Parts: sequence; structure tokens; C-alpha cells
Amino acid sequence: MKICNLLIIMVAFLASSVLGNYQSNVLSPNYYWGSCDGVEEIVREITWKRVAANNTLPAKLIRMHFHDCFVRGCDGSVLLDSTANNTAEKAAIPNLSLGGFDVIDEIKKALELKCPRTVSCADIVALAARDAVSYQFRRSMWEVLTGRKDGNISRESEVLPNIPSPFSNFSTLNQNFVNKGLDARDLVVLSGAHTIGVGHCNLFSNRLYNFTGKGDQDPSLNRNYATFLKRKCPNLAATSAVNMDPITPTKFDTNYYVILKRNEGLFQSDAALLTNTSAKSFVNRLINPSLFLSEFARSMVRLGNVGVLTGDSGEIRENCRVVNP
Ligand code: HEM
Ligand SMILES: *[C@@H]1O[C@H](CO)[C@@H](O)[C@H](O)[C@H]1NC(C)=O
Ligand SMILES: *[C@@H]1O[C@H](CO)[C@@H](O)[C@H](O)[C@H]1NC(C)=O
Ligand SMILES: *[C@@H]1O[C@H](CO)[C@@H](O)[C@H](O)[C@H]1NC(C)=O
Ligand SMILES: *[C@@H]1O[C@H](CO)[C@@H](O)[C@H](O)[C@H]1NC(C)=O
Ligand SMILES: *[C@@H]1O[C@H](CO)[C@@H](O)[C@H](O)[C@H]1NC(C)=O
Ligand SMILES: *[C@@H]1O[C@H](CO)[C@@H](O)[C@H](O)[C@H]1NC(C)=O
Ligand SMILES: CC(=O)N[C@H]1CO[C@H](CO)[C@@H](O)[C@@H]1O
Repeated sequence: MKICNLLIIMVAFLASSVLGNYQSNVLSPNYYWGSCDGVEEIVREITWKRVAANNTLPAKLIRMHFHDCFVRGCDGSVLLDSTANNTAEKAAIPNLSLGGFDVIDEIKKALELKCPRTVSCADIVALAARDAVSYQFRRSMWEVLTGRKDGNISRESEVLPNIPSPFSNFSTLNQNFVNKGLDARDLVVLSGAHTIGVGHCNLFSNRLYNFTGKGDQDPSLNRNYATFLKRKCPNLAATSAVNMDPITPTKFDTNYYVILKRNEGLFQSDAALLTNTSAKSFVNRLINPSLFLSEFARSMVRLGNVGVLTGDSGEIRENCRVVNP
């Protein structure tokens, strides 16, 4: 009986993994086996080399992947440059301070030399985001399934309606995530990426100087921290950048949740996570590093699946910045 069950499971597993290669809307592990062996090693090598020389890149690259996935799915559309006829996603206001595009170009160049027109730009972004964050741990922190194809459309006008705003409340943020097939748990966990990187004054200075239009401060912001932020952003017009996690700004850890609980989340969208009872209790639990890392890994796989193009529904761009001629 036991052996019989085992056989059924094995047959089912083999069938599903064989079918998996032909299923058109599903990503797979080791998609490039046989067509571009070593692709993950090449991406990791270049990403680690670049991150070793510039510790702002992990934040740039993981945010790039997030913005790619939330506009038209993870299809590399965030990488396309504007053309004479089209203003691309890159030109939209929330993209201020997107960066790391040169890292993607360097990886793409190496992969085109090794296996021309085989590895999509969308997969490169997903892998580079993982590897950039993983560098400090010297091991891969989540699995990246591959097989994404690249889209050929990138529109500035699609960014604002899809990318969550730092001024949004919990229910709006939750709706932004639900619209992508994600949930409130993903929202709380993925916001933990704000443990690295910076935010610009204009995206939170209303909380310091004019929260309700009466020259007031956001009462949900820690007062001492507000004083600190006011030194960094002396007025409503200031444009400098502030670390989102003031404790360990370049370390991927759970200090985002530590500062959040002290009411030191930088954006209203960060503070909003404390306004929903179940989200707040999840915040409390995510301070545990091993829980955070496993939850983050799970949610990144879910993020990387959003709206992917597979099979014949996209292309493998030759140059990540332009659609194939
Ligand atoms: C929940 C909704 C989210 C909102 C409202 C939001 C908003 C923002 C804003 C306004 C900035 C600062 C941009 C700037 O001033 O230049 C930022 C930065 C950042 N975000 Fe988010 N974000 C969200 C979710 C995410 C997710 C899901 C990730 C990744 C998994 C992410 C990763 C980052 C990183 C790493 C930075 C720092 C970028 C840098 O240092 O250049 N964010 N986010
Ligand atoms: C831009 O649009 C014009 C007119 O619609 C067309 O002739 C031209 O080929 C387009 N250029 C590009 C780069 O797509
Ligand atoms: C590090 O990378 C960022 C993002 O691409 C870039 O703006 C910055 O100039 C780089 N810093 C150095 C020292 O190269
Ligand atoms: C959240 O913000 C939206 C959009 O501004 C608004 O319609 C909604 O009433 C707000 N929800 C709560 C609970 O404040
Ligand atoms: C604060 O907001 C109010 C209402 O939006 C506006 O009239 C006022 O000019 C703002 N104050 C400053 C200093 O910008
Ligand atoms: C918290 O958020 C969840 C998910 O959006 C929602 O189902 C629940 O009603 C919210 N709870 C409260 C108290 O707002
Ligand atoms: C864009 O992609 C779609 C779907 O793959 C394809 O039908 C269309 O011909 C492409 N358009 C251009 C201009 O490449
Ligand atoms: C990387 C990139 O293209 N950033 C653009 C984001 O939007 C601003 C303002 O529209 C542009 O000036 C940046 O070049």
C-alpha cells in the first residue's frame, strides 16, 4: 500500500514536471537548463561584483523588480527607454531614483555573448534582485523561477495607477496588492524591503510640516524622530534623501519592523501597516529574523509570478532598453 502510494506520487510528480516545461503560463526552476547552462552563476557573479563595489545597488535592484512586476507584470517593461513616439514607465514620477539599469545592461551583454536571444530581460531583473539582496548572506535567499518573456509595451501613464503611493492608507495599499493577486500578508512582508535604501524628503515632508494643511505634524509619527527628519528635510521643498532604516540602512534585516513599531516608519504607507489589527500583529511577529526571511522568500516568489508572459506571449529582447526590431 505504501509503495503503491509512493509510485502514484512519483508518477504524478514526473508528469507534472514534464508537463510543466510545456505549460505556457507557468514559470519553472532551471528553465534555462540545456539552452543556457550557467545563467544563474553569470547573473550572480556580475551582480555580486557590482554590489561589492556599490552597496546602494541591492535597494535599486529589488525596487526595480517590484516596479517591473506591478506594471504589466514582470515583463521587463520597466527597462524600456522612451522613444520618439512613446514615453516609457521610466519617465513616470514614482520612478524618480530608480537605478541599477547599467547592471542589467552588463548582465544582458554577457548573456547575449554566451547564448544569444535566450535569456529574457524580465528574468535577469528577477535574478539580479535576488542576488543583490543575497550578497550580504553569500547565499541565495529565495528561489527565482524563470521562463518569463519580455513585453514590448512600456507606458508612463500606467505607472501611477499601479505603483502603490507612499501617501496611501492601509485599505488602498491592500487593494493595490489584491489587484496583482497578492494579499495583505504579502504587503506587510514585502514592505520589509524598506529595511534598505532611501526615501526622498518630498515623499514624506507633509508629515513633518503640513499634515492636514494646518502647518501640523502627523500625530502617528514619533515626535523625536520627526525632529531628526526635520533636520534632514528643512522645509517642504527639500529634496534630499533619508535612509528608510536609520539603524542599519544597507543591511537586509528586520529593523524595518523595529523602527515601524517605534512609529518611525518613513512614509504614511509604512505607518499604515500599524492601522490594521491583523497587519499589526504580523508586524510584531516579523521582527523574528528567521520568520521574516522565510516569509520574504515566499512573497518574492509570489511577486515574481505577477502577470508574467510565457511561451509565445512575449519576446526575448536583444537589448533590454528597446523592443526587438
Ligand atoms: C507597499 C507599498 C510600497 C510603497 C508605497 C513604496 C514606496 C516607496 C517609496 C516612495 C520609495 C522612495 C522612493 C524615493 O524617494 O526615491 C521607496 C523606496 C524603496 N522601495 Fe518601496 N514601496 C512599496 C513597496 C515596496 C516593495 C514591495 C519593495 C520590494 C520588495 C520595495 C522596495 C523599496 C526599496 C528597496 C526602496 C529604496 C530604493 C533606493 O534606495 O533607491 N518597496 N518605496
Ligand atoms: C513613430 O510614429 C510615426 C507615425 O505614427 C511612425 O511613422 C514612426 O515609424 C514611429 N517611430 C517609431 C520609432 O516607432
Ligand atoms: C552606485 O549606484 C547608484 C545607482 O545606480 C549610482 O547612482 C551611484 O552613482 C553609484 N555609486 C558609485 C560610487 O558608483
Ligand atoms: C483610504 O484612502 C482612500 C483613498 O484616498 C479613501 O477613499 C478611503 O476612505 C480611505 N480609507 C480609510 C479607512 O481611511
Ligand atoms: C499647507 O497646506 C495648505 C492646504 O493645502 C496650503 O494652503 C498651505 O499653503 C500649505 N503650507 C505650506 C507652507 O506649503
Ligand atoms: C485588515 O485587513 C484585512 C485584509 O485587508 C481585512 O480583511 C480586515 O478586515 C482588516 N481589519 C481591520 C480591523 O480593518
Ligand atoms: C508586441 O508583442 C505582441 C505580443 O507578443 C505582438 O503580437 C506584437 O506584434 C508586438 N508588437 C511589436 C511592435 O513588436
Ligand atoms: C531612471 C529614469 O528614467 N528616471 C526618470 C524618472 O522620472 C524623472 C522625472 O520624470 C526623469 O527625470 C528621470 O530621468
